[in-house]
Amino acid sequence: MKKFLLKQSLVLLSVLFASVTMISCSNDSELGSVDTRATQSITVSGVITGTNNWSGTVYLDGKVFLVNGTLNIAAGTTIIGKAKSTAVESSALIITKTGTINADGTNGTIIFKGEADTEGSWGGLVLLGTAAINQPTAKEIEGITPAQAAGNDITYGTSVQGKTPAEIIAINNVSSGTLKYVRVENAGASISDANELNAFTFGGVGALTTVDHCQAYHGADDAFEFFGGAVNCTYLVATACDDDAFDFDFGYTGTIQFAVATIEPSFAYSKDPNGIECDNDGASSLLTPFTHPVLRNLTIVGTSTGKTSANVALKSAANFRRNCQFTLENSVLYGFPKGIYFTDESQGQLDNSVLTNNVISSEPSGNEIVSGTNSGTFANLTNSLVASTANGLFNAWGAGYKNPFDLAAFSAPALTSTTYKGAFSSTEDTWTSATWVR
Ligand SMILES: [Ca+2]
Ligand SMILES: [Ca+2]
Ligand SMILES: [Ca+2]
Ligand SMILES: [Ca+2]
Repeated sequence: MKKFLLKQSLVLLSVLFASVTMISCSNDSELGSVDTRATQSITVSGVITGTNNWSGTVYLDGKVFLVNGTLNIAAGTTIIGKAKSTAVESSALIITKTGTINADGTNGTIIFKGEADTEGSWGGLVLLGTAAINQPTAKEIEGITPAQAAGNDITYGTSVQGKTPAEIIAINNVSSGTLKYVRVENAGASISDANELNAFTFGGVGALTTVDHCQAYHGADDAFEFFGGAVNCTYLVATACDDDAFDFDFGYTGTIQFAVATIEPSFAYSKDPNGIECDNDGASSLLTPFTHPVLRNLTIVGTSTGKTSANVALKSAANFRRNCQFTLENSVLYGFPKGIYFTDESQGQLDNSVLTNNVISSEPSGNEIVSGTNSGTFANLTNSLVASTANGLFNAWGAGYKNPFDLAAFSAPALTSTTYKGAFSSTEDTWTSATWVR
């Protein structure tokens, strides 16, 4: 039997209410005729199971695992990872394979953050599912030690080698729930090099999961990292993460459309910070399904110089490597030392996109899209504008999220349902100006 360690208490946030210990709470909890939802506060630790309804303010005290259950998070809820003395112990919310999260912040952004407003001050949000991965066995999610897992199953994914495409699609048609209008701030605790949590970590998350309007705001590792799975996402914002805005591995095959990434020039950054980073796996294997994100209408923004003010070079706007595959359409990649850096037999298709202001540091080429022994097929490369001018079109940080120049000037035919490049059209450019974006 699983340990049940849920601790919930209503604490004093207003002089009007005395502290009360509750056995349970729900969205409808009230004291008398007073609606306490706005002031409700609970603290949760360890394993939660069954049906859980969170609202108000929820503190995560260490790792919280949803096991054999459902977590419903009301619009407007704030989830706060309590500070811990070591990164290993950092608070985090892990939706295990047997859990479902329903977090719809349409009527009030759902915010996950740390107690301190500093990067890496807590772990982050982790979704695990049973969708396909290209590894021989299910994997344990990184960033959580066995001791911290405390016997809970933190594996994800289904190994699908030898399966037919139809069988893989069926395996991918699973859901971990819904994330809508969810912001994760200052996450990404690192337990060791290359072993970190991220703002959003998706492990084997299935194609029936709903993910849209999500922002990773600052953080100590990646904004959105995908280990296998096939979850499709729209309207993502990656603001000033420390490593990669969008990181793909282990056979991820979903589609991401309408996404923007910006950086904070004053940060020191990781040793390998890319806008998009994509590996088949770390061993450059030929295991299938190949990691193949389909990326449409992305705007990846670095700086006007391709460097941070701390003079720590960013790497590439997109680094497709280690036998991955990719499709990149209708996108803008701007202001990195390299535009698309393409290595190690990786294969991809680039359509109707703009690479510009990706200037040189010590790298061999500002807009290198072909390198080494790759076998890329840029079938529509003639529709893509590749420029290397460092003309200062974009005022690094302060100009907001909008495209730095009028993309309508580049009238290459669209190959998807949109007719513009990047995350925003000139007439429908308001999706990040809403209040859910910090
Ligand atoms: Ca990571
Ligand atoms: Ca990364
Ligand atoms: Ca990576
Ligand atoms: Ca990286």
